[in-house]
Amino acid sequence: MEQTIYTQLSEAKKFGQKKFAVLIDPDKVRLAKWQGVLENAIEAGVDYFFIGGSLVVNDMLDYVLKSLKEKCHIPMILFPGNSFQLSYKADAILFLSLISGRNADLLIGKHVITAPFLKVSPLEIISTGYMLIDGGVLTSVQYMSNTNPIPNTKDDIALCTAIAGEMLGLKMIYMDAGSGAKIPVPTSMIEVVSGGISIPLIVGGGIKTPEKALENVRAGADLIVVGNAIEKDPGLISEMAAAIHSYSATSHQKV
Ligand code: 1GP
Repeated sequence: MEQTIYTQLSEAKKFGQKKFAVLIDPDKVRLAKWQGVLENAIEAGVDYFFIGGSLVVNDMLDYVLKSLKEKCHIPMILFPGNSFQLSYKADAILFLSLISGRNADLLIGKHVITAPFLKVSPLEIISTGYMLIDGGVLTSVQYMSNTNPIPNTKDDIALCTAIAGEMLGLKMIYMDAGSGAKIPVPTSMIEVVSGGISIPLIVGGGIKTPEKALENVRAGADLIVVGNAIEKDPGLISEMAAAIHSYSATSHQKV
């Protein structure tokens, strides 16, 4: 039987293999750089594409998914900023509940509306507890979701939120400082949260260097997501992938 994306992620976590996802915001796809991103991702062995953004201004979602599928077999996971960012052309969707916030619509409301569409879709649905962490700047997610992020000094609040998410049956936790964050999720918070849950932990937002990516996987992140830095310099993809995968290859110990 073919492994689902979630099974792959859980297995990888069990064996200490760290994964790397490149975030593609369909609204920000610049055709000139697009080819470079794709080629570098294939060459570097990127594990997943996350596809999503806070808005859909241009109608590029299907184009992006179609051209990715034509060129490679890297799984495409929707990371939707809203209910318009749904497409059967992807492989899976993060069914996100914004558990760091208290906006009922983003905890359950939108899910009720999209449930019938998703129920009959071929997409693999991966329920994910999404935790917005203060990234030192007002991010699009914070503004659009009308929620407060968890203060980045409050490891205990982050931990309890993640534990509650796991207890509610969510399959993954995504700690995000938000796209373009000035301050990425602190290492201490990643350590504390990863030590308190047994489901895969995704970390993203403001990760600009391979060193930071490696620091995060050492701290316990299972999957690193990078968007902005790669949009600026697609050449970073190979260095990021090498750093993240080097952890898997050389050490299964936290340092
Ligand atoms: C945002 O975690 C992602 O949701 C990626 O953030 O664009 O800052 O890398 P960046």
